[in-house]
Amino acid sequence: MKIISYIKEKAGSNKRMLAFLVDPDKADEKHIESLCKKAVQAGTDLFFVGGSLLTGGDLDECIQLLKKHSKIPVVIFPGSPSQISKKADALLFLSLLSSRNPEMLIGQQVVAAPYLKKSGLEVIGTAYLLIEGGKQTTASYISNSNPIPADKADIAAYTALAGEYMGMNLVYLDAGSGADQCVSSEMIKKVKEQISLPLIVGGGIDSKAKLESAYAAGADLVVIGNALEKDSELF
Ligand code: 1GP
Repeated sequence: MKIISYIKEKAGSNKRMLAFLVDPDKADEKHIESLCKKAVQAGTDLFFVGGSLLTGGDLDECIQLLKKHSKIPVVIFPGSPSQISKKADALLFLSLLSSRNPEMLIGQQVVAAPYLKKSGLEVIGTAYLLIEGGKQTTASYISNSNPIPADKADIAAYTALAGEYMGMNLVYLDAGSGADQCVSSEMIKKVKEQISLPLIVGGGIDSKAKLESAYAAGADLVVIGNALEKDSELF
């Protein structure tokens, strides 16, 4: 089954989904093995792999290890066109719609397109919105773009709707990895009201309360990255 069909089916029947974000820079086998155990216990639907800045980690190897230790599908969440691997199941083809930086809106995507075609990967067009999360994140710095202000839910909602009208398949609201404040319930609700696409939410979700309120506000799929390293209460 295609990943997008899986996500649409679950979102359509109001089933909550969870994704673990794995950093290829931390891909030693012991670590990946324990992440896989945690993921299976937590009923994780997907692994997301990638990052705004990789510092030597091997994407192929990371995906191979995830595949060796679990059956959970692996989706690339790329920070740049160099993050493509045939070993994954799919790739989120992100356009950073919160930015006004043409490189992040379409430039990098053109560079990646021929490699994606060759890879045979399932490519999932995704409206990607960075939301201000209390401090500057690697994603906003590296993408040279301003995130949408945290209290401007309407801007987020109509940016997401514009992404839907452009034919994208998913909307991803991201406060950025390690954000001090995750995307507010008010913003999640407003975005959800405007779109009919499945909604992904991530960034700074590090407690059960934040996870629950993201789902309650309308997130279909929540992404957890940093908290995987520390908090066990969450799962
Ligand atoms: C970032 O949404 C992800 O792109 C996850 O963020 O690492 O803060 O959980 P965290």
